[in-house]
Amino acid sequence: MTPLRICLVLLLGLSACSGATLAYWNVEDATAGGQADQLKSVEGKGPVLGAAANCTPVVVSDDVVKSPPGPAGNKLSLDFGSGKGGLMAEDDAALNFGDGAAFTIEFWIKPRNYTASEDPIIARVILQKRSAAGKAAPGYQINLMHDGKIGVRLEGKEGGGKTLFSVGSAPLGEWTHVAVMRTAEGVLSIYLNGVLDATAGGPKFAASIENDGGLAVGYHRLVRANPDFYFDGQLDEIRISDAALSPQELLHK
Ligand SMILES: [Ca+2]
Repeated sequence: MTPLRICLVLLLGLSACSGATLAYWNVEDATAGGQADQLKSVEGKGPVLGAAANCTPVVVSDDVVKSPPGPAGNKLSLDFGSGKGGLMAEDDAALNFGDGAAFTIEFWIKPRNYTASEDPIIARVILQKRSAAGKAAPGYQINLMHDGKIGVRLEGKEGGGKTLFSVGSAPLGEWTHVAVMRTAEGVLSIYLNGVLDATAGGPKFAASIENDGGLAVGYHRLVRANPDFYFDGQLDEIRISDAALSPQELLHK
């Protein structure tokens, strides 16, 4: 169903309107073998994703998810290497989510290592947008755990946070599509390869996670000194939408 048809259905009171893309870095405007920097979001719908201060360059790779599954014409991905690679976009208010605001964050991931971290909880940070100010540091953070599971941390603007863990894992050396979404009812879910894997509700998952931080990809912007948090592997097709998408709308298809 096209977005137009879905919206028409909404007018009839029968269904929800499909969401809009807030940012989508498909890396296809880069050069294979080159440095990933100044990556534009598709159709200019989000901030530029560039090199992060005090991080090593991220390389553009021609190792990608072939279609199908995955986006048609996909040719390039990001390789964070085994060093301290990181990318960052400046704070963009469109990438914040208020009380009960629905969203979907999705990406393809191919981890190379998640076992070396000495941190007892988090192995690697995949994506993070959190305020640096205050102890609670409101915002959202998607982690790769020691066993390859995905951990989604939502830190409420009014204090208090909670993490939802996936049941399944993202295997080493394989491409896995991950989608994290929150409905307007405040239910948070993790989809792996387009299949619902974990879900949870409650006030802490529904809370406002508005923040003034930049979007960090592949590293922990708030504790940059800990090299164990740097993501080791590949990422591609990072897209953020302003609605809880249906499985059919995810970039897994
Ligand atoms: Ca790509």
